[in-house]
Amino acid sequence: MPDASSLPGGRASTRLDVAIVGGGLAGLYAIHRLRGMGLHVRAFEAGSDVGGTWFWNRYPGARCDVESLEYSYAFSDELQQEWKWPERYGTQPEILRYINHVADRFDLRRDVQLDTRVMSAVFDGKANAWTLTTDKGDVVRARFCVMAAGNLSTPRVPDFKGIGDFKGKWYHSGLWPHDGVDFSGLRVAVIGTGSSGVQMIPIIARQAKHLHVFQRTANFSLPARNAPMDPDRERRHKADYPARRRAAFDTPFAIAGYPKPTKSALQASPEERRAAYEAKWQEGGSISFLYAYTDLLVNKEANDTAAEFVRDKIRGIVKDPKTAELLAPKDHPIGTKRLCLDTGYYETYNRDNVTLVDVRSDPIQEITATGLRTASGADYALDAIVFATGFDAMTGALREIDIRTTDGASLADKWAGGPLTYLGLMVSGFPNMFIITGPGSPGVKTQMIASIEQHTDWIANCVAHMRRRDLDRIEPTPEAEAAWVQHVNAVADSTLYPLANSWYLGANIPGKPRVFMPYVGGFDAYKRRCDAVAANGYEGFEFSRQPATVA
Ligand code: N01
Repeated sequence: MPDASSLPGGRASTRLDVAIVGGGLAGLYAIHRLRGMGLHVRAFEAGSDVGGTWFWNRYPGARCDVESLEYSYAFSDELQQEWKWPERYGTQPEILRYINHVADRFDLRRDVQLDTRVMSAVFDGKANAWTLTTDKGDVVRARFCVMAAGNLSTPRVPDFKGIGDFKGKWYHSGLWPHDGVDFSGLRVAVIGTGSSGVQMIPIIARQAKHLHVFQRTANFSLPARNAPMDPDRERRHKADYPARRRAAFDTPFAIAGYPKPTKSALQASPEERRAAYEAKWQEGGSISFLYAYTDLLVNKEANDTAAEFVRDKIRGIVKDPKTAELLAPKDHPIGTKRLCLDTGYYETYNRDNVTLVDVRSDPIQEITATGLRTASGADYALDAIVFATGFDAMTGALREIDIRTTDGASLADKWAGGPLTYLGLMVSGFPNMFIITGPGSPGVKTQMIASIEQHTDWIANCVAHMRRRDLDRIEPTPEAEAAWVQHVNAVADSTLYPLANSWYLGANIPGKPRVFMPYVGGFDAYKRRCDAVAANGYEGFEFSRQPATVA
């Protein structure tokens, strides 16, 4: 059992095999998987309950954009057979209910310490162990540290002048009040038109007296076509669940069931293309749309055909031509920023109580006591402001933890020019620290839970390998890490992704290094690579054992 002893000052010192940072989907599966190997584990979670992203993001309309039968754990067939998803796409409350069910069903809660934020993590190179400290005064020693802290878990409110003077209420999508917000009769602003903004805007518009949407960059959005779960579809899916999950390993997005495209968009006639895009538009969903042709994400001319199809749809839906033109994205290829899925988003701009404000041409200058002022001097009177302004993505959560080694290295310094990892799983110079779906991993470009399970299983097998050989230290070689980073960049550069100012590139955070962070070579290629690395004796990693053990 973990050993808890007292330190001077009354702080508890705990010894673990694995300290896990985060109690969301990744942290919970890590507990289950690693505890199942007989390891002593504990997860530290800043929130007052489990769930991570789905615990925090409670804004109106929050819903997953991956279908519910896919966006769920695969590790237990009983679980996936028994759980009933009521709709095609899971709502935030439904997904949180599912996560809580999993936590109870697999008795995971006893190894989650809630309301506890990890503040620092220091690797002791003599003992080959991490020491973590928390904001509650805990000191935790662990052989391994698993960072399951999320990619979109550090909400960001832009540094607008005057925000402290605002007399109304303001909210961020990722820090939503648990008892909800009633916007009835209020003059509301939503700033930001990414996935969060696009989901909440139609709902807030129905409540508010007036809604101003402050848009800096128009985003492409496709209809989700959410609907109650079709019982036949559910039955067919469940009859085939394990095979579908296995088949997902051989797809770029970790989701099976989308026929692989066979030709370039430029090989199809304009009529054929239009019919194909129309069929995908009617079907709903983003992956299927981007998978219509082989080259939508790699060839600008091919991409233009899909982008223009969606722009035409927007022009067809939005009645005011000026608003429609502002909503029609023209500054990035479709799919190079996260493609949004919506329910009635563009239609919302036909309402009399909704106004779109272009803050690209007239930026927000300050928040005032009574609202918001743009650079041109236009004043907007507001009772509430909603920031749907995103997150310090992919590196933000780790940047908030002071991660160091006793040799004097700091992760913040190492990543000052952009994150460096081997396989997205480990960082050279920071032994025994695993990252789940971090930079350099395909996680955020896939069905996230599939990536979480794949990463965690790989980590668990690696730890088992070390135990069999009585090894207590692993880290990637600098050469393997450099080669992986180069490969991640080369793959990104062979696509259209770098053409967009997205959070994939850190572009939404002023001053953040402009480095493309996810691996976009596909989940299939990534998994094959991880499997080959393990099969080749963990190629690119160095193992060792030191006489000193965790003291
Ligand atoms: O954040 P975002 P998000 N002045 O960064 C704007 C996942 N997710 O929370 O593009 C004015 O995408 C910013 O403008 P610009 C999903 O992976 C999934 O919406 O930087 N505007 C942009 O419009 C998603 O991609 C789901 O010019 C400012 C917006 O704020 C990721 O989370 C649901 C500004 C931020 O968009 C993040 O989505 C929700 C400023 N100073 C989220 N600063 C589903 O599964 C920023 N903006 C459906």
